[in-house]
Amino acid sequence: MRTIRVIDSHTAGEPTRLVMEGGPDLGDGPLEVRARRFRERFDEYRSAIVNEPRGSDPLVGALLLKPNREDCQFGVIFFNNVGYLGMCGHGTIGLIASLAHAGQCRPGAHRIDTPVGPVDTRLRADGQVEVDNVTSHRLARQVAVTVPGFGEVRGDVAWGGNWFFLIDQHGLHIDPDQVEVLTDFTWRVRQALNSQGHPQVDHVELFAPSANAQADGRNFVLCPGKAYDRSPCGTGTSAKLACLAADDQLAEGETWIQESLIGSSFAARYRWVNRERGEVAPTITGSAHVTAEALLLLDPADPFCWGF
Ligand code: PYC
Repeated sequence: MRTIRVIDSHTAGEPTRLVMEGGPDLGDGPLEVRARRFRERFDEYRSAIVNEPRGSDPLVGALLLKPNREDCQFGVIFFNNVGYLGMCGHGTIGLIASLAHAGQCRPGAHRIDTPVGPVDTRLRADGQVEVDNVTSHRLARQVAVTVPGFGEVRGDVAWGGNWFFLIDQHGLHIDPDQVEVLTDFTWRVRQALNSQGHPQVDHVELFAPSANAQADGRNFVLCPGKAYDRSPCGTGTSAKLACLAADDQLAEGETWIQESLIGSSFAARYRWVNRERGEVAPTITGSAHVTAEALLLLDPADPFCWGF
């Protein structure tokens, strides 16, 4: 029987399952090459680790690897119920918290190798984790898309380590009791976008003011496999920062508190990388809690051994 050793955590309510041992052997090379190998040759491991019956739709997997870049301490590939992520903000916070729990990292700076570039993290003495995410930018402003059943919807297309469509004007309430309505709307937006010239967008993000005076706004983020992000989404918040910076709505270094659908939050700020090109370096701060240490058992006699 195969076994996979994992540490589970949640970051602002969003779960991460870190694979410490027993994952697929992806060999050496750049993380983007190893991510391709994972997808092409070992995808059944992704399904076995995060899908039912061992996992659930919102669960993000993180395969811990040796880095390729010499200046990195760890390498990681993130994956979910339907595929692979370029970067994952909540997952990186979960990764550092889990490695600290396992005694593999101490407070201080840790550089992580990912398929979309190196990411600097700092584990603070208070347990908070700061993530300097990959350079983020807005590709297109107020793109119009025709959504069957809803009409014309406008939003920004932006990169924050994954591709997002960010919508401010939607007329919906971002409330936990509206999850089905929000999921239906954002799923239709995504389908329309993908067939109307934006095939790369796989996350849709809605914004509304927050009732919490400490927060600058609340979001709802639909992930590629139709689960919504319980956290404020680190890469989605990075995409938001790129849009705020481009619109002169948030100054370099100023803090933006992004609240999630469930009321958890990340603190975010940026510095300009290239103002003319609208490129920003976002920093996302949040915390994660370890929820389990486990050995996944892959029994060949189990008809659902590789997940469904
Ligand atoms: O925090 O970047 C994030 C993220 C992406 C998908 C789920 N969480």
